[in-house]
Amino acid sequence: MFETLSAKVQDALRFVTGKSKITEKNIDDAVEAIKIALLDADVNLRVVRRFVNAAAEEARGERVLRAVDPGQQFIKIVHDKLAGFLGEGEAGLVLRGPDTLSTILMLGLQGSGKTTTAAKLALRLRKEGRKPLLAACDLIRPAAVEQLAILGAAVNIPVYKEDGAKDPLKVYRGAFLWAQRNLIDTIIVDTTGRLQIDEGMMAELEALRDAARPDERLLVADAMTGQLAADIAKTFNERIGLSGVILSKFDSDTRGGAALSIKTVTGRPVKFVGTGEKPEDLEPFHPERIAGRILGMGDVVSLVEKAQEVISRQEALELQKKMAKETLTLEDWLSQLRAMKKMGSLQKVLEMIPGMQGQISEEDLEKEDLGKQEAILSSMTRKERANYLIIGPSRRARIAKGSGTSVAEVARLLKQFEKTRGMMKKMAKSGRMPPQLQAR
Ligand SMILES: Nc1nc2c(ncn2[C@@H]2O[C@H](COP(=O)(O)OP(=O)(O)OP(=O)(O)O)[C@@H](O)[C@H]2O)c(=O)[nH]1
Ligand SMILES: [Mg+2]
Repeated sequence: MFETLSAKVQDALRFVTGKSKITEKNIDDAVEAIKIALLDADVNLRVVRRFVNAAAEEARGERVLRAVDPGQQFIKIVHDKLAGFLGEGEAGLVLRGPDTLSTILMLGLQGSGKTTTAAKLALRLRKEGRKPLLAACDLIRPAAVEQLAILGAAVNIPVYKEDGAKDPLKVYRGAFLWAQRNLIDTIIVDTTGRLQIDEGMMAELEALRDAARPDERLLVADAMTGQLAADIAKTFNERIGLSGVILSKFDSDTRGGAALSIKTVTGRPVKFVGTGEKPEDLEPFHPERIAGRILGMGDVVSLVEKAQEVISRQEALELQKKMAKETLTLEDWLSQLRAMKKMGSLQKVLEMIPGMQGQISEEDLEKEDLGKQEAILSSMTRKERANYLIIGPSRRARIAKGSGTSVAEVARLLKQFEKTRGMMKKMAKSGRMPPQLQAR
């Protein structure tokens, strides 16, 4: 999996590696080559466009780190963007506690791997200490029930089936009652697949969904079908509402388009990948690791991460000097705020602001309207931001008007700033500095 894509992406990066300086042209060349590699890997065109634009834009806007060469920095950007397109971290199953019955609905086209994956999931859940039951609700394909029974027996997981049944809803209800009587905590429902999406199948699945109200609605999609898998996922998501996707046949020599497209096309994460025909061949999907595998440059990525930490530390040190000299201004406040918004992770920024750890919880900050604060600060003049003491009533009124807020809100921000400034001053004096700022 990904070998060809990986080779091509690595080849594309030669436009930027080993150079002491990279130009717009270098970035454009690299981005263009990556674009072609992704299209060859059968990634959805819209996804490719979004990816390359995002990577190129960030590369141009990025501040140059002194500790690494620009090519390495660019690789890190491509890595992070790739990981972002693959998903946000590992997305596991969301099930209810073992004292309440959870249900997983398996969905997918014919031959995508639903039945096999149902058994794989059951095995996995049992290893995690749960008590799963497989429910045979594919009543259309001949021998489907028998296939599930055999798979269940092979891994010693109970299978609920009703011989000669015609109505999947009735079988589901029977499975539910059986599960309650037998201390089962998770029902995995195998369903009928069709050659292509048709009304009959969707109606049947909707009825099952409404009856079972499943905690997980998992589409099993064949990774070999490339970006078609993403289109199928999109349709299922619109009709049934997916909680995630499992890409089967990930072990086959596919080009990777499905994995790279699904999250962006559907907004739903890939939760697992099937890596073979055996019951144990199911693995969680790790966006970071896969991005790393495609780029094949793990050490470069961690090198740049380290360099970025150093930069943050330098910034923090500068800030600390200012605090000690009591020169922290609203200008600094504004740039912190912007950094916060840009980075998206408040925790990360908090770690950079000296003395702030543990002072404000992430929850508190989440409640603050950063956009509003930024509007207020931007409506001040440079002079005002340099010295907040000059901001009297008439200035406050002007700032409120300019930022579309109220005088009370402007006053609150100023008060908050004053408080923080005082707190920081005290910390700087008492020498209670966060560990990353202590002299080394
Ligand atoms: N190599 C490989 N084969 C797989 C994987 N998952 C499923 N298969 C194979 O794909 C074929 C179809 O799998 P099934 O589980 O029967 O698919 P299904 O979606 O239940 O099919 P229908 O019930 O006919 O709709 C079987 O031969 C499986 O062994 C996988 O991750 N890797
Ligand atoms: Mg099946």
